[in-house]
Amino acid sequence: MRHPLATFFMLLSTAVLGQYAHWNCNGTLAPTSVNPKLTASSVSIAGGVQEAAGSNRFTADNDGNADGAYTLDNWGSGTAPGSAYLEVSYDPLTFADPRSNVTHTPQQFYFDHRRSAQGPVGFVVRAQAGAGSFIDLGTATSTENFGRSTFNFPGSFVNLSARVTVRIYAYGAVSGSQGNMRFDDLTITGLAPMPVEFTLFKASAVGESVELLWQTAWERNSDYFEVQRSSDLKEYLNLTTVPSAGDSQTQNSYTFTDASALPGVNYYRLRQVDRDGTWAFSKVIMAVFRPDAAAMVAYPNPCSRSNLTLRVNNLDVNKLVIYSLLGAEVWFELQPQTPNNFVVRFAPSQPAGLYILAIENQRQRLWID
Ligand SMILES: [Ca+2]
Ligand SMILES: [Ca+2]
Repeated sequence: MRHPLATFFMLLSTAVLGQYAHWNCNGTLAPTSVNPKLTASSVSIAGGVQEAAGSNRFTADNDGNADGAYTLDNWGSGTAPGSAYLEVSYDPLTFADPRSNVTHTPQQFYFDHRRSAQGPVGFVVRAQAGAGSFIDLGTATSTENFGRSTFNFPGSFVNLSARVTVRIYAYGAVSGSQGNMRFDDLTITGLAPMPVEFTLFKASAVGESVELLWQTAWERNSDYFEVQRSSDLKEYLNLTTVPSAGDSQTQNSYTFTDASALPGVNYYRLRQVDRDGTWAFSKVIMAVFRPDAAAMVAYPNPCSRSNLTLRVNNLDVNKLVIYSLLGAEVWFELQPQTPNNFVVRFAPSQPAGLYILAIENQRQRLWID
């Protein structure tokens, strides 16, 4: 006995800006802070540029680290970008089931830089999504003091599922090829990648409440779900918090019963929160709850003589009759739990078999084990 149910899916996603990858260059080229849904490369170089020799390879940065900046020589003397570059990249997690792959939307790339007196005086930053063409993000000049340059990724870099690569081409050494440039705090930021993949999220109006069910295909670094309800898609009320599996490569199922559903349309969404505080909303689903409709639901079915739960809506439970297929009335006891929720107990001697449960014009077949 289910109330008329409607489930709609609406696209409504919100995300927060977070750090995708960071290279602090403090004596290492390895990434030091990476989103758990992404993996970042080491810094690499190509096109003839060389690491500064010996202890000059890592030199002082602007953050107080004696070996905190990465120094590259031999940028060439051309007045336009050549083939020499520094490169960083990151990859999203991928899974056998492509529905589970992480999607990402990079927003900015920035880094600190400082050049020698000999240059290089300028640089261009280029970015590539997957195997696409490199796109110029912009140019900037470098000075003999540390400065930070920030570049925005193009609007086409949205909901990507492939690697993103960024290259810095410095040029314009003023004296042969001896100019060097220090790099520090290379950083890529972006919108929070969806931390779990929802394979199912549905709401069913049953009796006087709404049952929510959701499943995830995998989870990474997940902390908890906040179940939120709205009647107007504007104001949302937090109903409960449900702990999540955390790190899981297998399917997990979650349920929540909203016993205070509002008459009419109820909208639900999940706010999925990660351990690092980043979060994202699920899609919004809808359940139509009609408290004026007569309904009953008895479960589990089959039941035992002491575990049957009966939920009624707009029915007089005092009119409950349970009878055998031969029409003989069955003795039972009703224990109210809430105004609409009862536990039904049968006599221990009640034979197993099929029975009919009836209130007014509602009927349900019930198997007692
Ligand atoms: Ca710095
Ligand atoms: Ca540093």
